[in-house]
Amino acid sequence: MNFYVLTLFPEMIRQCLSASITGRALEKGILQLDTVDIRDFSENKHNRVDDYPYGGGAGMVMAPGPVVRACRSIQGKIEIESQKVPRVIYLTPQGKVFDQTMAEELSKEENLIFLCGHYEGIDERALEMVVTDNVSIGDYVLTGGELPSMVMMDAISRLVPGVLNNETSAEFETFQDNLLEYPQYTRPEEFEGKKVPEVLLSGHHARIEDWRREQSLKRTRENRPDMLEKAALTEKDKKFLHT
Ligand code: 6GU
Repeated sequence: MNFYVLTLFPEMIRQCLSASITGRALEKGILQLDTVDIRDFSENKHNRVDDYPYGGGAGMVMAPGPVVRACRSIQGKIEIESQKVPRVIYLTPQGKVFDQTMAEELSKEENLIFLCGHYEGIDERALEMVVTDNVSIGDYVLTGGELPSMVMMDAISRLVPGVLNNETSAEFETFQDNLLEYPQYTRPEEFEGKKVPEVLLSGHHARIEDWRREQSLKRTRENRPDMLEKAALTEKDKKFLHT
């Protein structure tokens, strides 16, 4: 999987993805990251990339020229090797909300281009010319698209074969069956007076499985009742929830 990020803050992206699991995948070559500084495509003598909005109003708008040129520089590089036109994802609170289903779909792409805006956004004509997908990561407003792009790359990366090892395999994760995960414990058996639930020490696998399922159901009901409506519930699950 090749990630390309168009941004005014390339070092922010590099630093973040070079740590931990994504960092190892980059070293192994399973992932590839190319950051492009949009400012390098300014033709202004002061390297300015923003300007006042037509029609007035607060803040500045990113001019179309540098954005379109930066994007084309990447598309040109990719199209030499791949026959498929890469998707260009614009991070914006006005986009479709990112979720696990979208992460799974995007993890099948060979190349992904992320376009990070700043200030009050990017000139609409540039967006019309280069963007294929508008994506938001949730209902709150951030200062720019960098963090959202990193959230997306992290979620997508762990679905790319070879990025996770077998023990942390993406098959066994939150949202399996549309339920939240059960709580986990490790040694010591007692920590500052708090004990590990007895059932987990019992060695009784069927009882452990039932307990974990009940914990998942309780958590989902408490924190995400909306998910419970879509969950694949057994008769036993329903009986538990009704008691
Ligand atoms: Cl993608 N961008 C910004 N600026 N804020 C956001 C967002 C994106 N998603 C949620 N809030």
